[in-house]
Amino acid sequence: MLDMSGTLDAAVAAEALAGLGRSPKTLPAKLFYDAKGCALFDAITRLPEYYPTRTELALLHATVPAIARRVPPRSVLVEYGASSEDKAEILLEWLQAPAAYVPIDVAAAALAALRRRMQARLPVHPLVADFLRPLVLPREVAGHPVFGFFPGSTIGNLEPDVAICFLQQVRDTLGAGALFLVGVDLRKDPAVLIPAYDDAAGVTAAFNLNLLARLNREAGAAFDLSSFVHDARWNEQEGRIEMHLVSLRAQTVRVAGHSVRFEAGESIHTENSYKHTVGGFIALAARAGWRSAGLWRDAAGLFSLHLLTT
Ligand code: AVJ
Repeated sequence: MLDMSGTLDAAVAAEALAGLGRSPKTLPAKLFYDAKGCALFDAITRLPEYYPTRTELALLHATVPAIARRVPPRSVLVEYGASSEDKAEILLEWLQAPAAYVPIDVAAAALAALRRRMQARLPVHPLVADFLRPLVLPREVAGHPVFGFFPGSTIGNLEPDVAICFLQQVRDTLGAGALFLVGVDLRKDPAVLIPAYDDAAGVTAAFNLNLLARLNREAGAAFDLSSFVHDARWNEQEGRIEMHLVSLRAQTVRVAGHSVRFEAGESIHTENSYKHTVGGFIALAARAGWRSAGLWRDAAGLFSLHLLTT
């Protein structure tokens, strides 16, 4: 995703510093995913408390025959945020003669490895790009029906207005008549949500604190990791889980040549994870020009797969 080899990309470092200068303080969520952060996220997906990954996978396995029946033969599968092919493989197994796979991600190395693994099976045309920016499909896939895929409830990381903007851009990229399958985590009891983002083993806390460790490693920062604690909060008003790092004491921290002042109890807001209702997500998608063409949920109503069409 970013340069994993030592020094933070200057633009990302500037973004981090700007966030720490704001009130309330923030850090960009894309900072999470260095090599250490990716390994920690992987561990999160296997935690007993973190239901989204396993629930989405089980739902996908259970519903893929029904989903695949809705997708025209010779379609191109376009996946947003595809650092691995595990979820796409479930779809590719059932799609009728898929014409090509277009994984989109900022992680060039991961996409190159993915292409090497998959190219014997079908043509793979990776797009190394930030999917929040407007993009154009590779010309090799022109003329085929298009089936977009955005799993993982990554959409939950986006503020509603950014999500609408993103969904509009996807509509422009995929074109009229396209299908788009989106994995969306659902609103539920905070007693289930909070532990999913504050697990007993402390893996999510380590994932969150890795932001500061990373700034220490890669941006010349001097955070004392023992004086910040992980905090997961349910914001009922906004319908989102928020992750924060709370300063246990008043302190001044040097970051890339600047001094950042913290009051005791002051937090850095590091991530939002919106939990949509089914109706709320369909309304959001409608504002971006999509209509609902299918909806699947697990029996407990934890997670949803939305099939959208233009
Ligand atoms: C990868 C964005 C879907 O919001 O659940 C997991 C990231 N953060 N635990 C999520 C995450 C803390 C995850 N997403």
